[in-house]
Amino acid sequence: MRFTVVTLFPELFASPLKAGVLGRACESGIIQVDFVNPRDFTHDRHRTVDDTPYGGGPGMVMKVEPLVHAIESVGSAAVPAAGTEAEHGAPAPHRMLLSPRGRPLSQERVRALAHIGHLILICGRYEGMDERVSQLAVDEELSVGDYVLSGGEFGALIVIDAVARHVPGVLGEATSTQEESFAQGLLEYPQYTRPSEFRGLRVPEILQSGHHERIHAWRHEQAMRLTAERRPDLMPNSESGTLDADAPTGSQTYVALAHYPVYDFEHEVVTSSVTNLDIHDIARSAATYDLAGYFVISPVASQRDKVDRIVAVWRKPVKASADSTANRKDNRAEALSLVRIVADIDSAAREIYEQHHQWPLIVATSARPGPDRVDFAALRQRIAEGGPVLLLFGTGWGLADTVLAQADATLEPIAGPGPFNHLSVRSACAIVLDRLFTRR
Ligand code: 21W
Repeated sequence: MRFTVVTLFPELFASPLKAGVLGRACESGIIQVDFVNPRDFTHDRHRTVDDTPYGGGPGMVMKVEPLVHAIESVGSAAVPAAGTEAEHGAPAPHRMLLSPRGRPLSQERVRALAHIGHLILICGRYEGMDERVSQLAVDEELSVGDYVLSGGEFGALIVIDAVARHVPGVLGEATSTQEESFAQGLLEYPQYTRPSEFRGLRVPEILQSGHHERIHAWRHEQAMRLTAERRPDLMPNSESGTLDADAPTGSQTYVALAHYPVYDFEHEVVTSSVTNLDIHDIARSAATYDLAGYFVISPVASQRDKVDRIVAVWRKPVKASADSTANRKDNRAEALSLVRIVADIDSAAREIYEQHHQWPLIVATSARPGPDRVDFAALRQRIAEGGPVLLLFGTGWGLADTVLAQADATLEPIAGPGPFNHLSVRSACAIVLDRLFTRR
């Protein structure tokens, strides 16, 4: 396998490639590392490789011409060595830019890279490089972690070291890359060697027992314990993890739209009027996310009658027909069948209790930040654990503080990237449901 490093500082690579596993692999020719210096592709007296950034800003930027010419000078022929492909028809090398804004390197990517015969590793210095380098001469951008380095060279060494281990013959027979911790997705179990006691610390008895099955089980248990403690993101079935966590289902979640007690624009507690749009749109959101029901809450009898009439119109059975109005009525009827009309929040809670024989967790929503807000992740977790949940939304200028105080929890506000924070209740409800009930 061949690596070509494009760098202003090839001397940084000297000793890492001389010692240990890499040293032996280079010595034997199983891997070859060669260097191209962009400075050798400059034509001015000062051999200039950097310049000030267009648009201003701190520091210097690497110039495009020396870099692109350096990368393009790399031939695709493998340096002659046992087991490498012939000069003719060798596939084009894969050009990788080491960069803090690249995709993070993973063991999975390392394994795949080991199957590519020739990698070009391009290292930046200064504040970065001209964007056209990556447009013209780079196939992939790679980072080695979320911290700031002074250049790509140590990243390139990390790639060479990690990838070389997967090239046949680099590791001895005894060491298998399959056995390694990340191959199993867990942190490594603790290891010991002689003496069996040091400064009062004894090697666990089980490791000296000769019971291979029990030793294997103990090691697995230790690996799980360490992983849960230090890297919960790696745990199988972890909610916080990047592992596909299934979205919770809405089958025990209800939304409620309260028209009292809510604030008006002068922060007075009032009763607002029900609107056709709120009834229809939230019903459709509730149906889309498979919720158990939608309560429209108003203490005013004539307002409740109005909701009843709206729902009744759309619920009227329609004659089977190819008519598009009839079709539209069909799916609206389905959404509106979720609507229940009640006088107050307690009545909504009681209906849920009667349905599930369990009181719902009442979660208020508010556009205002405040102490003790639960975040979306926590509420998803709680919903996934089971039990009915009632999500309360307020009309007007939002639910009165007395409602927030009586609820079991208040959800964190929806934040966009800027300071504007005035969603309609219909939009807020749709966004909340999407954040709660789709795969993250
Ligand atoms: C550090 C380059 C910071 C650029 C606006 C635009 C390679 C690296 C590197 C470096 C900046 C890797 C700026 C993890 C790393 C690397 C040097 C930011 C400021 N402002 N993996 N750009 N971390 N680092 N420049 O730093 O080349 S792989």
